Amino acid sequence: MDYCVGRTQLSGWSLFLSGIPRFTDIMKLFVYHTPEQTPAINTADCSIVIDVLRATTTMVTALSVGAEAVQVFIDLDTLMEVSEHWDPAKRIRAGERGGSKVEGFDFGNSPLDCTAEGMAGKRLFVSTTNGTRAFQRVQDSPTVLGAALINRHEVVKYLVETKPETIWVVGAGWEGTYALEDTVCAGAIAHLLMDKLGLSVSDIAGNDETIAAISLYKTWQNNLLELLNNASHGQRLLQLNCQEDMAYCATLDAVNCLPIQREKSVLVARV
Ligand code: 3SL
Repeated sequence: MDYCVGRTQLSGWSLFLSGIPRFTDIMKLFVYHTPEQTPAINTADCSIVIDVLRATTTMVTALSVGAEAVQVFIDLDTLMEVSEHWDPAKRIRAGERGGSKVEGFDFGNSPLDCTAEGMAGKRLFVSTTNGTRAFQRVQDSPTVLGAALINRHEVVKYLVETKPETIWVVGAGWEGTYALEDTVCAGAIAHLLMDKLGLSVSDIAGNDETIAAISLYKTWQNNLLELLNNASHGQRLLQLNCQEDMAYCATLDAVNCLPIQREKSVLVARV
C-alpha cells in the first residue's frame, strides 16, 4: 500500500519538475493476484477485475449479446432475496460453486450459455466462487471494469482514451490463491497498453507482479489455450468437461464489449 502511494507521489514530483506530462508520469499499473492481496482501502483511479475462467468471460459475453446489466453477489441467499424483487421474465439467476451450477439456479457460469435469445433485455444476477468476490473488493473505485482475454482490446482502448493515473488489476484467483490465467490476462493488458502508448516495462509497472505478468504473457501469447489447460483451475474445468468453454475463454480480443460499473455491484456495457 505504502509502495503504491510512494509511486504516485514520485509521479507527481517528476510531473512538477519537468512541467510536461508524459504517460510515464501519469500511468502506473499494479497487479494483485487475489482479492485478499488487494489493499482494502481503494486508492486506484481505475480498477480492473479479471476472472478469465470464467466469471468475467461470462459477464462480457452476457453484456455483448444484450443483457441489460450484470449484478454481482458474494452470497447466494442475498442474490435470491434481491432478485426476488425483479420481474421474473427479466431476470436470470446464475450460481456457480466449485465450477458447477448451483441447484435451483437458471444458469451456472458457462459463457457459452449466454445467447442473445436468452439474455436480451434481462439482468444477470450472478454469484461465483471467486470472480464476484473480486468485484466486491474494488467496488469503491471511481471506475471498475470487467476484463478477460476475449475483451482485452476493449479494456486497453478505454485506458488509452481515459488515461487513469493509478490502475489496479485484480485477479480473482482461486479461494485466495494465485491463478495463472488471470495473471496472463493482466500481462496481456499491460503488453498492449505499452504497445499503444510506446511505454517500457519500467514506465508502466507499479509493482513486481506487473513485470511478472508481462513476462508470462510474452512467453505464452501464442499458446494461451495450452496455458489455460495447464492451469490448476483449467484442470478442474477439464474434469467437468468444459473444453469448449476453455477454448472460448482463451480467445484473445474476440468480443467488442467492456463491462463498467454503473453503481455498486452493477455492471453494464460501456457505450
Ligand atoms: O471462481 C469463479 O468465480 C468462477 O469463475 C469459477 S468457474 O470457472 O465457474 O468454475
